[in-house]
This record gives sequence, C-alpha cells and structure tokens, in this order.
Amino acid sequence: MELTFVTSNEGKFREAEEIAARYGIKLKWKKMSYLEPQGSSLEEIAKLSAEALSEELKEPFFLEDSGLFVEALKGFPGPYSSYVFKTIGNEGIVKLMDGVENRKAYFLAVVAYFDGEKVQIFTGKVEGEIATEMRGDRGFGFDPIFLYGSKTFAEMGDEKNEVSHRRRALEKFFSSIC
Ligand code: ITT
Repeated sequence: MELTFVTSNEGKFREAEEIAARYGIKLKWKKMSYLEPQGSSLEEIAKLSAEALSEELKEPFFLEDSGLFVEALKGFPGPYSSYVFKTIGNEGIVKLMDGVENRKAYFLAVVAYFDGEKVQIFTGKVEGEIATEMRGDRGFGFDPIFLYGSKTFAEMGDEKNEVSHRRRALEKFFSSIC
C-alpha cells in the first residue's frame, strides 16, 4: 500500500517512512509547504490545513502537525513551534527556561488524513523535560533540548522512533487503515 505524506520537513518524513515500513506501507513524499490557518489547537490547525489542501490535491494524503508544549511557559510554543524554532530556536528556549525549576514538557503530533472524502485526526504525545543545554547531533528541530529520561532525543538517534509522539500518532493511523 502507498500513502502520500505532505511535509516540507525531511526529518519528519524519514521518521514516518521507517514507521510506515513496519506496516508494509510505502510512503511517497510530497515535499511542499502548505498554509497553516490560525487555530487554538494543533488538532484544529491540522484539520483545517488538510481540508484546505484537499481542495487542491483531490487525491488521498496525510499531513502531520507537531508542537512542543512547555509546562512552565503555559504550553508555549505549542501551535507556534515552527515560528519559534525559526526565530529564537533551541538557544532561545533554553534561555527562557534559565533558572526555572519545573522543566516538564511534551511533544504532540497530530496526523490529519484525507481519505478522499473526509479528514480524520490521530494524535500522539510523549512527555519529557527541557534540558539545561543542547545535547546530541541526531534528529532535528527541538530534539537537542528534549530530554526523554537521561538522554535528549538528539542523543537517542533511532531509539527516538520507538517512543516519539510521531510514532504514537502514526501507529494509531496506520493500524486503523491496515
Ligand atoms: P511541515 O509543517 O511542512 O510538515 P514543519 O517543520 O513546519 O514541517 P511542524 O509545524 O509540524 O513542521 O513543526 C513545528 C516545529 O516543531 C518545527 O520547527 C519542527 O522542527 C519541530 N518539531 C516537529 N517534530 C519534532 C520532533 O520530532 N523533534 C523535534 N522537533 C520537532
């Protein structure tokens, strides 16, 4: 079975490709950016984005919107993760968290699947902590500052794909269609 994943982010595609292979699914990468409407939650943004894109693509596809939610920052950057990563980046988050004791954070992934008729949503979450410094050189995005146990996602390499928010959302999605 083949499925089209719409994303501009190669790191996301590579991780999804490996998870899909375990279900016998081959992923096709449609490398493009799409308009992300403003919304109060990632779920809403992912659903609205997929609905808008379905008008253009017509064929079945899925996209995935992710975000990092830091408890002490009241869920920031959350839906603004992409913008925050491009602007203040990992160093900016580490600075914002300087001296903050509560380091709890989670990643949320929302998969929005357009099956040719309607959009379905699948979510996955992984809890961890914000590191006090960047560590590791694998992965992408916020991986160097996201601690899962004693290692950051960027130090875990392939092990990240066993426990990540993306893995959890995609497993729900793939098992619903296989
Ligand atoms: P597309 O929307 O084109 O898929 P994007 O990079 O804009 O790609 P998101 O909006 O979903 O993807 O991601 C928001 C930000 O969170 C972005 O800066 C990502 O690099 C980062 N991010 C997403 N998943 C991540 C992960 O597994 N590990 C670390 N950072 C991640």
